[in-house]
Amino acid sequence: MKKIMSEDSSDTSCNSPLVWMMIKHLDRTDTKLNKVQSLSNQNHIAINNIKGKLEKEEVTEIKSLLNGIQKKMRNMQFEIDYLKRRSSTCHDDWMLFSGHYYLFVYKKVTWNIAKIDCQQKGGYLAKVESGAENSWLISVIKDEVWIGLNDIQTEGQWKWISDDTGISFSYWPSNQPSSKRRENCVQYCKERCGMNAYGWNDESCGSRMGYVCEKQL
Ligand SMILES: [Ca+2]
Ligand SMILES: [Ca+2]
Repeated sequence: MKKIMSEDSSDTSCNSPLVWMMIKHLDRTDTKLNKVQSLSNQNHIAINNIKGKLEKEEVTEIKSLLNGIQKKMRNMQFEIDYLKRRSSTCHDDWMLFSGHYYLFVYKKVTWNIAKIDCQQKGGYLAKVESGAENSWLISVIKDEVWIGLNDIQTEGQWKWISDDTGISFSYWPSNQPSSKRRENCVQYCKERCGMNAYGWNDESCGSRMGYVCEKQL
């Protein structure tokens, strides 16, 4: 899906063969999903039929598995619908991950300018809430980028600019955060911070680098 989207972002012509190819691909995926949905419904009926023969715990376990599968299918449908809309309207370069959209900007600006720019684009500097989201961001970024985390207000109290909440997930390497009151804004850093993979680093908010905006539908 990421491959399709990156190709889409490089060709904004609604009439291009690439867009038609994407639409065809999405239609095929949609058909497959409908078949899986149909099978899932049949499974539901079968489970109800054998319910009386099984122990209650087994039924609960199977239902829980089925609910998980149906949830994944709803997410897939959501992404397919988004891609269909996008291929028909030829939007911008926002990328979709788990129901949120992300825009990667590599223009070098201060944290505050990055914050304002994300707001003007209808989003906010990225809020990284889980290991999955963090891993995805690291797999996509091409350079150091600002995210929305900061301790500008109170030293050591890290908060997300989008909603002023604290951190439930963090990805500090062992030597970060490092610089107390001199570094109050957070970025993804690699070689410059002495690491061979991206991790969080507190940095002077006046430094200039790219940034990641995030938004929800
Ligand atoms: Ca600080
Ligand atoms: Ca630091």
